[in-house]
Amino acid sequence: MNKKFNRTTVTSALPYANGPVHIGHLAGVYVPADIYVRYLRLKGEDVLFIGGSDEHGVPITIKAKKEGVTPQDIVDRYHNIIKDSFKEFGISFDIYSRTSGPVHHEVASDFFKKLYEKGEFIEKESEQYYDEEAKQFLADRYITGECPHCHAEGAYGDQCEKCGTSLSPLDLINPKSAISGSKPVLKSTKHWYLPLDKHENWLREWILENHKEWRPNVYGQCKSWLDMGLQPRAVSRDLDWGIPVPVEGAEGKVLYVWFDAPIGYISNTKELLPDSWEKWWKAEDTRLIHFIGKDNIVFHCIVFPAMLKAEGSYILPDNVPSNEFLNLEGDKISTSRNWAVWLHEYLVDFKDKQDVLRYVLTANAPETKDNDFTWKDFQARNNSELVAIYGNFVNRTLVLTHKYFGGKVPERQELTDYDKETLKEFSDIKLEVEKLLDNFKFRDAQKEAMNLARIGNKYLADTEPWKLAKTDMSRVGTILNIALQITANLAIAFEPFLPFSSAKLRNMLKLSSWSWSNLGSIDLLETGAEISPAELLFEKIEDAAIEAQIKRLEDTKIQNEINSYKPEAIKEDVSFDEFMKLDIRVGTVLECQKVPKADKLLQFKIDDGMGGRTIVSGIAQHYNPEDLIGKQVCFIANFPPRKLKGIESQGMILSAEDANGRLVVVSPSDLVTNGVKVC
Ligand code: B3M
Ligand code: ZN
Repeated sequence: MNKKFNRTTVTSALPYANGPVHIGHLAGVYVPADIYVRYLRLKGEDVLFIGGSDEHGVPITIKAKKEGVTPQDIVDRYHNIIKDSFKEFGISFDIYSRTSGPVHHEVASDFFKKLYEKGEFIEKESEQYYDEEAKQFLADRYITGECPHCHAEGAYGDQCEKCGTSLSPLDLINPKSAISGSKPVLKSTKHWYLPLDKHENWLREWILENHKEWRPNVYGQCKSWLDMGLQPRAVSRDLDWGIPVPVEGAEGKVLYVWFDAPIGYISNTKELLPDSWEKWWKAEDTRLIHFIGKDNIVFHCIVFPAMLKAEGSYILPDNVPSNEFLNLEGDKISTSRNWAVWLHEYLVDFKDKQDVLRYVLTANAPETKDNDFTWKDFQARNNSELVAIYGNFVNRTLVLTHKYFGGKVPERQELTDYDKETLKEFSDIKLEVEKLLDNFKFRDAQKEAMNLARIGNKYLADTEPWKLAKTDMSRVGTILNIALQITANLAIAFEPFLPFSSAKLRNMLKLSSWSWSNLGSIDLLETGAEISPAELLFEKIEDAAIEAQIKRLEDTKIQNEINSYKPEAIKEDVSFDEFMKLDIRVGTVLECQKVPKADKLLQFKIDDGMGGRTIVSGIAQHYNPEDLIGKQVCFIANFPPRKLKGIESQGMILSAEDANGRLVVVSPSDLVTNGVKVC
């Protein structure tokens, strides 16, 4: 097990290029991968960080159809948005390419051919739904119908979104093609399958025996797949978007997106290093690590390894650190419901605050279970950790150095026992951070890095150099020298987590070279070296900024309720005579005020054309009283008067109840004479 590795290939899941990326992507995959890669680079290790967009698959074709553009248009748009977002957040890929490019098409096609020629596939005919009007086979997502479990309409061929059950298209009641709306017919079609069952034995041993160190969520998922028994999996589809199946008689068929996408890691490596890519994928002394989200576990731990093994010349992943999901304010992040914090939008509202988001997402990383992102927590972590601990320590150290030593690193005299204790604590933490990072425990590692800043803060608070300045400048010099060395250490320790702040801090300290091995040194800054004026590393985030984000999400919730509104069933019939018994009139609101001690009630004085009347109505939560004055409203005029909170109400004002429960008064669309009836 303790193999000697000389290089590490790190991949991060290729996001589908059918939408922008959000905090869930960042937290689940890209920030942890980036932390790991930056850490290895700082240690001087040979590492390659591969990323790219996944540009095939059915959802992209559906989106293109909806918008009336080509799939290529869709992926061009989102590939660029995604790529920019990653760049802005400092995700330090060595290459970020795409699966619609020529290198990938060739590599994936050759990979398939090799497996085909080696006889690693089985060919099978099966019956699948076909749309005779559109003249095409229908992907699972292109078939809708009634769910056999909850009987909701509009369930998809692969899943009912209402009750969450996984389905197969043949399960749907009254299936319909989402393309033409016609009833699909069953037609026989040929596909190639990877016989996973044939690979089961070695997969079992490789994962269950040899990789017990994988995260429990990953290991557990693999175990349950293996225990259920593996089945052959189709690696081709009847679709017109993707990589054509490179064998004769396969017209109109493309590689299944989950066959070509992981090969994208290889193609992107080849695109970057056309002459030396192979050692990153085939050498025994290369370590391969896949960073992914939990819905991709089976593909990276079972299907892709089986493909690699079947090909024969590749290494297998050494670890697959997969995260669970990040929720947003208690709800599942969802693109279709716009329940997300989009990266490109975050940067508009929180300019230059990439590290704050990186910090918070790591602090709450869903490493072992689903976790929640809340804006209040975001603010608290910024204000009471980044600003109050890390930023505060750095700022005090730099300001004091300028104040007492003209911005030059002061000389260090003999250390006291307390100094030595502080430094010892410091080097213990360094070892701890390393151990945690080596084991993919990013959340705890960052916590320990923050403890380094805590130690610094406490050191200044305990030694109080500002008090000693009157009596013992040489001791002040020693304290600030140590504090400055700790500051330089923080720039290194936080580099994997908060690269922007580390760069800023290094500039302030004029630290020209640094590496992980320097961590723990108290000779990072030379006596007499000049440092720049202190700039704030982090700023406080005010309540108003947080409230604006919360408000935006509340608005999204309301919008979603409206979008998913289904009108209530119509009540039973009434006769015309019954209706005519109701006397509905129009009047103008003359006065309107809140009823004391009643949250919901407004008291109206209405000009009803007949001398006026008072009406009490339960719409106080939906209106400011002033806004209603002067408005014409419709009211039922022949209800018997009744007392509400001691006020006699002579009628009822009519309102429409919106999908989200908001009440809106009903008014004639033009001015009419007060007192006229509504009929
Ligand atoms: N695009 C699925 C996803 O974004 C897929 C990952 C491919 S990794 C090779 O969740
Ligand atoms: Zn259902």
